[in-house]
Amino acid sequence: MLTAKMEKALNDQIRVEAESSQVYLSMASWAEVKGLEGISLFMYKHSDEERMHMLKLIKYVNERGGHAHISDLKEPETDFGSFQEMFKDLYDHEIFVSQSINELVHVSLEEKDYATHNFLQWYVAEQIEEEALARTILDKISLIGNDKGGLYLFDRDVQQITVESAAAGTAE
Ligand code: OFO
Repeated sequence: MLTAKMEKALNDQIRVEAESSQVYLSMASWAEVKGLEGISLFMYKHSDEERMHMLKLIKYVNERGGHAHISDLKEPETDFGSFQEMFKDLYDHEIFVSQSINELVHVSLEEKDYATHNFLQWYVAEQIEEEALARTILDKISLIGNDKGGLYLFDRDVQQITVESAAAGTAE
């Protein structure tokens, strides 16, 4: 059984993951309209992953005798300026999500809820990978600079930069 404080903290994270999904969906749509097809597909995929993170939390809360709340969400930005700025936003967003997960882990220890602490380790590992992925992409972007050919190749190849390859340090 979850304590009220733990349940509330998990519900807050459900909202964070849902809002992340919306943020990446908005980025996907922006990139699609700009003709950045590869970046757009990458963002659509990332949006789906965030939805999966949300669903995993919903199932967990309900399985533990709590009630996962589906709430309204903050409207994401719709204009990202440039694809470089958009990926910087993505990186900043993942840092924010990592902090949010850390807070959640902290609550689980305060509440002596070791089952939830154990469950949350998946999210801790996931955030390490997501931050690594975002950093890999930012490094590539800074190499490209304003080179149009570089952007063309980046847009073509970005889908291959997966969370796994970035974490393993094998992303090209
Ligand atoms: Fe849910 O990991 Fe990104 O935000």
